[in-house]
Amino acid sequence: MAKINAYTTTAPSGGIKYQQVDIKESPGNVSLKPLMTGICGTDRGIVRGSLSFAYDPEGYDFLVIGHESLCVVTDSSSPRFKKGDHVVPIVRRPGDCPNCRIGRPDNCSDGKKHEAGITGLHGFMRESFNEFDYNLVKVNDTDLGDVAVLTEPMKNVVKAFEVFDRVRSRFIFENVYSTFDGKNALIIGSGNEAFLYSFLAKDYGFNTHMINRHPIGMVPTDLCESFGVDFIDSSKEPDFPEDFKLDLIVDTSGDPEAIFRYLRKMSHNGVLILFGTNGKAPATPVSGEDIDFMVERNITIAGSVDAAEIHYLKALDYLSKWNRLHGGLMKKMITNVFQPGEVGLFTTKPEGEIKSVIKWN
Ligand code: DN4
Ligand code: BGC
Ligand code: ZN
Repeated sequence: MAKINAYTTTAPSGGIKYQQVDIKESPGNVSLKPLMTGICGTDRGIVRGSLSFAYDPEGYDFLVIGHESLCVVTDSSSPRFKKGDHVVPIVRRPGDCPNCRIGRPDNCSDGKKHEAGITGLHGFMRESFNEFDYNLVKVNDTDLGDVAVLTEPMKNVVKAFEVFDRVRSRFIFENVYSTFDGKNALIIGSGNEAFLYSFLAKDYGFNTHMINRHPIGMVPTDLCESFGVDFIDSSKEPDFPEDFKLDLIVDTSGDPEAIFRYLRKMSHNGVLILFGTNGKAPATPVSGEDIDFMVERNITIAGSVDAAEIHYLKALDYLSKWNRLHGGLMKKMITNVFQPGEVGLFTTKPEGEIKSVIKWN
């Protein structure tokens, strides 16, 4: 057992504390210290007690939270990593189902996988921990710096676009020039995942719109301008003209009302990716006409969760590319930096936040 300072919650009921805890030394051939840990909608959902799928590790009545981390290697007996390397730990750990066995625990088929900081495995918001080398992805691009903390949320986006690519191969989705030019993507929400989705949708060539019910701050606006993403504040502007059609919707809100409102703008062969989770969002009516609308247009609704090692690697490539193309702007994605011990950020989203992080010393 080791005594260590950590952020803990009790899953699934919620709450958050920074405290010294007694936990079994984590197994692994690489010792790590976090440099930065990010906080996302999932962490806040766990702390609020609104994610029923979260649970404490066996033998504990608490869970060390945190699944987004950029770490430095402090010791290693693995040939793959040396002291000083920067690494990102993988969140999901395989169970025994066929998908888990082929290295795709993100597509786990019996739910018996574990997720660090979420489901049955202590997470990364603690002073130090060990990991096996096969659970680590190395950050080779030293220019990335702190931006590498976005690898974990970005890997989800890469995986979701893989899902989109599979689905769109059902038909010719592209235009007559085999590009996505002229196609419209809508990203619902304006949190950090929504930004990363918008950037990748732009990269694909979509006319990309991001929507929320309130304005976004100056830094988020600069990012939208630099990437060419059109932000819509639906409290002030009409969403879309009558004849406007959407080809791809990615929802990061988990709000059924918003999802079905925009689904009614879908064009033929449209694809809706469900990504946001909010078990406490109110129900919304869906009519028979809505069902007819979806059937008659071949609309696909696909859920997408987590990602595999390959997506972490591709995520790092995208972050490096955007970091080069947009100068120092990617660094501005990290809008709020906190010290270990601060807990308010888990319950109150800071104004203008894209990504809040805890910087460990
Ligand atoms: P976040 O920052 O809480 O993002 C959610 C966004 O949705 C916020 O900007 C919300 O606005 C916005 N929103 C809520 N309701 C509406 C609405 N009716 N219309 C428009 N926008 C709305 O969280 P995140 O960006 O870190 O993650 C996004 C979601 O994905 C969370 O629910 C996570 O639990 C989930 N997630 C899933 C996976 C996965 O499937 C991975 C990571 C995250 P406001 O809060 O600014 O008002 O693997
Ligand atoms: C993590 C995923 C995880 C998901 C669970 C997300 O915040 O990035 O790796 O599978 O939460 O809903
Ligand atoms: Zn997350």
